[in-house]
Amino acid sequence: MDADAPRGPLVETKIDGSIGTIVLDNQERRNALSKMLIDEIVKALAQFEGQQVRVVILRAHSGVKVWSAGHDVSELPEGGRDPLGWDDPLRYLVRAIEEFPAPVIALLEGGVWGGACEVVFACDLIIASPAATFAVTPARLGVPYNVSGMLTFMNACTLRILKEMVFTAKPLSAERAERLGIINHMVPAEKIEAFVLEIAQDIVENAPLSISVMKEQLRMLAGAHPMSPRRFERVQGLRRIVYDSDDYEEGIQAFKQKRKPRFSGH
Ligand code: YXS
Repeated sequence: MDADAPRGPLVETKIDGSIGTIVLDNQERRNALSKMLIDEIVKALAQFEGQQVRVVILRAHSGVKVWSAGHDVSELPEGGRDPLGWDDPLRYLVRAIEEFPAPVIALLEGGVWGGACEVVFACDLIIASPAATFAVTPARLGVPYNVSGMLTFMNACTLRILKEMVFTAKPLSAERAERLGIINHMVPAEKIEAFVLEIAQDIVENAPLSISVMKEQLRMLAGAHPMSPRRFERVQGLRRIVYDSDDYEEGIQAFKQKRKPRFSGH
């Protein structure tokens, strides 16, 4: 497909009763979270809010091998600029999900990579098929993940499991994720849609104001980690060393050149 050709929508959306569904629909780019794709998801969430949707299902098409390949690497800045700053589209999407005034359910089939893991972990419930996997990949590219993103991960699993995921950057299976409580349910692919709709309907029948306030309370409590300005500035200084490093540049170039990166530690 001609890269410059105008492309149709990158997501499909629908509302059934009080349930809104967003389907990632850019398979040729493995649903990489480009600014364009993220803008469409955020726009859909805003429309759903305007129509008092009571549950959102965020999914890809049935049977995908890759749910999302994570942040669009071609949109990562080349050195000298924080790749995951406040205004990065990925940060915007995570906040939009966390601040949406109703539960967002991630329906997963296929691989979830990098920043897409944070998007999924920011969702309120995660239901995955056995073929789903979760790979947290900053170390694969030499990226210094950001503080609020690390907190999203910390709220999703124990520190030891998170360290294994971030240090190895290897995919974690849905079976192990369920066993560890990282996901709510693992459901066979042929049953997952009906299973998710049933949970969504249960939520729809409850009081939306009560649910919305409890979601916001839990967001505030989960984010209530005291970090002094001095500590925050120290972390930002450490992150700058990483995104200014040769290794950050090497990680991105290796990805673009479809080769294994050779990290020097500089
Ligand atoms: O070569 P063409 O033009 O056909 O495009 C290929 C890939 O380059 C493209 N693509 C991506 N483009 C931008 N950003 C991406 N993350 C990305 N992933 C894939 O999509 C076309 C088809 O990809 P291909 O041929 O590799 O598909 P596949 O089915 O053989 O393999 C699927 C994957 C997901 C295993 C493979 O595409 C892959 O390993 N993708 C990168 C996964 C990853 O490392 N994601 C992390 C991105 S960085 C990020 O999320 C954060 C910044 S962090 O790393 O800090 O968490």
